[in-house]
Amino acid sequence: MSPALTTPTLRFEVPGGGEWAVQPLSSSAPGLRSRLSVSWCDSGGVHQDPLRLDPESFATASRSDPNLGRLLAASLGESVGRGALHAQVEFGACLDSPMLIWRITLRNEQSRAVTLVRAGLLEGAQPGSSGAPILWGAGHRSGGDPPGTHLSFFTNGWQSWGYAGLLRPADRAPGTRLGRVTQPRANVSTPRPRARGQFGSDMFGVVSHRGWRSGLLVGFLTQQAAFGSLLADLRRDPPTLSLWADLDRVRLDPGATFTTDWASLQLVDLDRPDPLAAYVDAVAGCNNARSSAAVPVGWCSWYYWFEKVTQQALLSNLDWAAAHKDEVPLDLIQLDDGFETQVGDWYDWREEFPDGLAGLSRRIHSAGFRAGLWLAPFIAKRQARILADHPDWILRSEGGRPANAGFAWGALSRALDATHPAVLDHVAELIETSVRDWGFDYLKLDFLYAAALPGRRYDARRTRAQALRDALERIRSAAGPDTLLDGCGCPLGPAVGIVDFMRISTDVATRWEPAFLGIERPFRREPDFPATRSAARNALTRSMFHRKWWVNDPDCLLLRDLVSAAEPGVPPESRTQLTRSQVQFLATVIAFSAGSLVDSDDLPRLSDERVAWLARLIPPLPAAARVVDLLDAAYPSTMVLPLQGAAGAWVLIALLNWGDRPARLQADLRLLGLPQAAAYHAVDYWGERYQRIDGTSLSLDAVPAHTAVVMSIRPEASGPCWVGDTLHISQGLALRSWEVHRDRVTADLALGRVGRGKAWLALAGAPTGADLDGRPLAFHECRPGVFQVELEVRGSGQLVIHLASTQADGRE
Ligand code: 9PG
Repeated sequence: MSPALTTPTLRFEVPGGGEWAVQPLSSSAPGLRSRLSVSWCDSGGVHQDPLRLDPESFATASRSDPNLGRLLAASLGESVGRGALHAQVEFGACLDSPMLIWRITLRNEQSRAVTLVRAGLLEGAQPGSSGAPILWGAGHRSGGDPPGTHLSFFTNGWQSWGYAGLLRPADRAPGTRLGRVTQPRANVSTPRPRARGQFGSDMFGVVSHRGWRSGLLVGFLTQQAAFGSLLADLRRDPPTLSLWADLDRVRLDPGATFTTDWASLQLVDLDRPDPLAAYVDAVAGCNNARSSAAVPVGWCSWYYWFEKVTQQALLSNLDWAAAHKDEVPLDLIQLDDGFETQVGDWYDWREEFPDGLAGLSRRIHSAGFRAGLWLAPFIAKRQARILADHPDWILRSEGGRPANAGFAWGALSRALDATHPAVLDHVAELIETSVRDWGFDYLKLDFLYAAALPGRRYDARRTRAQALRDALERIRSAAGPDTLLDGCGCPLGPAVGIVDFMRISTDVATRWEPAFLGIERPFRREPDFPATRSAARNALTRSMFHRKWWVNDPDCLLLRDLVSAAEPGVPPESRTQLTRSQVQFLATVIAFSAGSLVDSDDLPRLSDERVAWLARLIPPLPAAARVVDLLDAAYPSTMVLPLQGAAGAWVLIALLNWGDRPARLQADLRLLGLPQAAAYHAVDYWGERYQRIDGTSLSLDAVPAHTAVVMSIRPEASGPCWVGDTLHISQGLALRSWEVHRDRVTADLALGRVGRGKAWLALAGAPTGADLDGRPLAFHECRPGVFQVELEVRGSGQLVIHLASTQADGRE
């Protein structure tokens, strides 16, 4: 018998011949067979050595890990490359979850340095073949179905702006057509095949089988040692999946060791409410994630003013925010790119900032807000003085030319070598100055991928992931524990545990689809070009990270309307093309993400209606909504958030039509976790309409293109009931108490701001009177037994509804 580890959910074994295998103990879940390999280099060239995994060297133990629970552990050691390297392979099978983890430690046994190229952690039968077969058990496809019919792959992009979402065998991976211009924004070592059904991914990926409702998540628990990539081929039979760590040709000195991050594999049950939670939680635990910062609610200068921002523009928005604190309680005013003369020259400010940054942050603070500042510490424009002054700080490629850091702000840019001690000192000083001397308490740190570009580094022993991680650690220690850090353009894995917030999407824009200089056609498919649709999609497909790895930053809300686009004084680039429903769509997705709520408009120009839309999203929802069809659709259309308040439990649901034509949207109420009832009350939040739902299915015909429908749904009950409201998007969290007496209902409202909205109440008959803080209110019956009332709440208030005494169901 070959050595094995058996847990309640899976069996891991090393059958010999260099293979290892995992077989789930439940039949419908996938299993796989794999090899491991190490690629490395010495004066003799590149060697690719498969590991032999001799069952004879298999040593087992059991241990406990604070993040992963109880583990059965096994370890195998062997020598590689005729004694040049020693490889120690560790496996751990979790007893408390269906998860296997493994990693490789390499030690240089020679007297000369070697370089490390790649560690293959999930590989096919022949070295260099594109992947390890996934075994779905017999009959994973029926009859004449072509290979992969029922499979899909969830791909995750390398950094903030990268595409995340589900792909099908007939799809081609979303990729850029702009080559060198945007290439540096993706991980060099993650393949981007053009063929249908072949997909790369960063850090983790999920292969799932729709019919079997099961899947396999493969990924790294940390990205502190090296960047990890995946390649899936869904059209092969059986399908294949491979996983490796890119070791970036780092130098391994004699006697030195390199340990990969833990790779992990887990069985995923597609019908679980949060199918990826076990992985997401393990990553959060292993990286000591910072997930508890308060969600920022604020304003950012970028998407209205861009680089043309001025002190005056900022101050007029600050004044507006201060004057409207009661109606729109913001807490953050963030200056974005544009204050500096050149990206890279952070101490030289444009003359449009006569009072300097310290002066600005002082005024922001004295108006009662947190002060936020944008910086891009590892990138510089070619003209920046920093590059002329410190040519040795520039990250260079093997040939000695500056590494390609991508096209930004209309020109090619340069990256700084984040392993250079002088660069690290410079960045630490910049951060300290921003916090201590300029007084900012929130830093949006952008283009962080520039620290992790391929190149010949000052410290040739650090991988790209290590270079970035070390730099981020240095930034955190310079910033201190209380400064809020928002990562942007940032590879995700190395930032877990460092940043408080992380941008999880590309930029929003004043347009739905990507375009460049107003031209749409050739750019429509560019995955990381600014576009509201792309940003909104990632806000859903990465919502599972929220409050686990950090607080998600779904990018800014743009509320300006089409009418304002025609107003004099609005710069052409600030004019929106977003329709009313596209703006509501973006607001819905940001609200349901429960992440940062940062508006980026010229606030004084917003119409009263749009200001009210913003106000009603404050405070942010208490948790991210569940994306029900995350593993079923590339553009998920159903989000659900169960809520609980003074007047009972309800669910908030958003149904999204991403399409360019009207569509029918449906939801099965039984899947939303609602209690069984013969009928439900629903309030359409944007439509401000009451709707009764008979039976168990919600079906909306002909929802217009690019439209989000938000509804609260509550089971119909016998007594008086709060049915929904437009005071706040939650449709019920403003209600602090709800007491039903024989002759009246009293409700305390705690809105936390001055606002008005409609509320719907179910009562057995017309109220004999109603008042809010003693002011009489007029009710109107919109359906038999359902009454609508307009409320104006000044922070808090008491609502009293007088009933004919038979209505209250005999309660007292
Ligand atoms: C400031 C912006 C905003 C925004 C960030 C980031 O030229 N480019 O290719 C380019 C791409 C993205 C980009 C800026 C420029 O956006 O995501 O929120 O802070 O920088 O420059």
